[in-house]
Amino acid sequence: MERNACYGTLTAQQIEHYDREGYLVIQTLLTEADMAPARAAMTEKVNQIADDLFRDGKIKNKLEHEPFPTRLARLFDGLTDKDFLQYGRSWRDRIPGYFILMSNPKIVGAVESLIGSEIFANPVYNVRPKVPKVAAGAVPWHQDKSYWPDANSNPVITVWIPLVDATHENGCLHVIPRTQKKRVLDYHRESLTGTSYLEVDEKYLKTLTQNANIVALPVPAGSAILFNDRLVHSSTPNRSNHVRWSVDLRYQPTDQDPMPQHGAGFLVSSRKHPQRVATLEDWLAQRPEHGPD
Ligand SMILES: O=C(O)CCC(=O)C(=O)O
Repeated sequence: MERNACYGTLTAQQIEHYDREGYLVIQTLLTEADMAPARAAMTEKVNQIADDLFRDGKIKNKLEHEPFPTRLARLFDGLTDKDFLQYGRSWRDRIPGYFILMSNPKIVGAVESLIGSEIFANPVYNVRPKVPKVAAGAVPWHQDKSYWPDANSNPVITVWIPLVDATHENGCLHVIPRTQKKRVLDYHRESLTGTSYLEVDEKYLKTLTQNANIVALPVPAGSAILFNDRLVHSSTPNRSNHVRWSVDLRYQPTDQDPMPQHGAGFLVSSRKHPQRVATLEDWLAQRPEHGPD
């Protein structure tokens, strides 16, 4: 990994905060126009779900005129967790709007300050519709690295972006600063939500969460929270009446394990080999030549 002071958009103070605390909040990094393609992709998926539910006789109205933050919640109002979870707790569809977001120069520029100019978009990206009353919306304390303990892929940086304001009420992200300096802690699969999230073992949680170590991160839509894949974090249940829409995108230097067992990532930015950076068509076709060197 080559950090170069000339590259990237973060200030020295922001980089220092990320290195020390393991995370960084960039308030309203993205404009409405930056978010529009991802919202359109989410809307496309919600349309498909509404069609499915309607065809299966589970709903009588597809609620086409319901606003983006509430439509998916209203569609599942009279249904169960199980109905919702058949679509997965998070989504990883190849819809152009997600590629446009992942390639957004404001996001890539911030990441460049942390890992240098040769940037690979990790295959693990999630679109999270955190729907009220669905238990799987609340994510237990974990380190992302537990999901890829054997991959030679440190640092993987998560860029977490809410598409609606993330609040205490709708279940914003919570972090425990400086835990990125720890090894991967023992973990297990939780059994409460029906989705088997990985969770840090109880024996560590008491110490980690005492002394008001926990930082809640309510942020406006379009903000970015960048964090290290060893940082312990979680999110709380959605007690609002709308969906807490967010994405978690991941980036790493090109000299790391591309983690193909998780899907196809892509070369998102390169000053050395700009001609190899993936286009939308490459991404849609999952072309392997846009992997790391
Ligand atoms: O979005 C959330 O609620 C949790 C996100 C998370 O755990 C992650 O991005 O690793």
